[in-house]
Amino acid sequence: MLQVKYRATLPATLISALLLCALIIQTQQQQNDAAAAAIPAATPAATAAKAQRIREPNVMVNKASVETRNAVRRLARSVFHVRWNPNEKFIVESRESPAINSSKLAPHPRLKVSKNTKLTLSPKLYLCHDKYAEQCHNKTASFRRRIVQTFERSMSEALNESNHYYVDYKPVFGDSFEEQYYPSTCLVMEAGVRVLRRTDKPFNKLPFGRLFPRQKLFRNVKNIKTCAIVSSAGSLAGSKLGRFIDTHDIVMRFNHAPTRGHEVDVGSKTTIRVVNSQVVTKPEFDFAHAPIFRNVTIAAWDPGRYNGTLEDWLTSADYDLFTNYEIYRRRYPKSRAFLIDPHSVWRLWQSLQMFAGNRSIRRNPPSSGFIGLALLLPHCPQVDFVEYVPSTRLNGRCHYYSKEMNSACTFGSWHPLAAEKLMALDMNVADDMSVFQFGILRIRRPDKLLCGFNFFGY
Ligand code: NCC
Repeated sequence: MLQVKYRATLPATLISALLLCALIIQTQQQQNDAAAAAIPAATPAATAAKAQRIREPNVMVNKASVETRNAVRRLARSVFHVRWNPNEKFIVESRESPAINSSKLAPHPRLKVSKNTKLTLSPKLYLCHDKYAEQCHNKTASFRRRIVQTFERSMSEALNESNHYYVDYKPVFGDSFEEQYYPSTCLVMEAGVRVLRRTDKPFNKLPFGRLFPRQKLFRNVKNIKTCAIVSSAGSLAGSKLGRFIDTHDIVMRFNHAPTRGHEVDVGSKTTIRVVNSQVVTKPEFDFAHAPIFRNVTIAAWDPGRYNGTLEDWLTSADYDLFTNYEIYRRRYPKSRAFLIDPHSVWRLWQSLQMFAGNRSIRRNPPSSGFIGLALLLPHCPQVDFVEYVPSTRLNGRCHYYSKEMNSACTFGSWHPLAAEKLMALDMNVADDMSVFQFGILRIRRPDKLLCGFNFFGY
């Protein structure tokens, strides 16, 4: 299913030529830019009910148990090519509370205790605001180096991770010119992260598929000009970015990250929430009833197995999100609550692995943040990702809405988060001041011409 079948038939020289053209177009575009799981222990009852879901719609299973994950091996390799965009300038300028206090949740199933739970740098030393001052420019450049180094280190940490999802990805070209220089934005677009539709097989034949909304993911797509993605990072605390965030046409948030009480820093507008299957399933989040999940578009995801079919997924999701999804959809039939196609989540993982070249990334799904970016980019010409790549506000806190200190939330220990953020930096068109002092990364949807041809072949 997820075999990489593209390119093998194209002669390498032709691909090189196409990519060279793409590079030239991209360079011109940049110059023109004015501004810039845990494994739930399946009980026999749950397993039987899951199997039944394929046949009938009313399955009432509501179980989720937690096991901590182990972690994996990895070897370092190639140097990341992170572009600096000196031409870019910084462009400035709900009412909910968290369903639970996440700091009380321990241990983290998808966030193993890593060596890097403590911050090893002092971001305040690099803080400055005068972009015309040479000293500030130097500080920002040094901070950038430190952050990139930290991501690199996180990527190459020798981990003894299990391959829980049976990822058997084999790179096609490895270190080739094509793999290294094909624009990252195109790789993300071509992953085709999408929500499942009623017409998708096998859901077109299953009663469960009738639960999927008929509506599209976003209304009036043609009018969408700018989008903000608000990471849940602790460094948003005290950012005062709320007004800036609310100026965007679409505002994406994650899981149960609240706005109430944090409006000044994170804004109050929420258009869409990307939620992982833990949040849909665990009783403490009360997905089917909590006000935080009402009157917003929901895109829920669960990775399933790397090579699993959608039928397999229905019976072997990491967390059984289907039951609560069904309850939610029956309770709110007009809601826009979607399930993300798990195949597309793994295609995004492949894009990330392609970006990383011969250097292996963690064989776990990308974070909700990266999935959200890939889901949004095809619908939005310009995406501002807030405090995803950490700025000098970095404070070691996991979330802006909790006091938990854990820099693994920022630099990664289970998701391939460090690779995601290096790839996001590679896609960024904003200048270093915007990213590292103001916390705003800007990603533009690539032109179809830039991407040239469909790399994945779908
Ligand atoms: O923490 P989480 O992520 O909900 O954060 C949402 C997204 O914001 C970005 N982020 C967050 C914190 C931080 N310091 N830096 C960041 O860049 C990431 O892109 C992240 O995806 C998730 O991805 O769904 C995740 O969800 C939590 C958890 O399930 C929910 O918060 C509910 O409690 C996971 N934590 C645990 O499983 C304990 C986390 O690993 C991933």
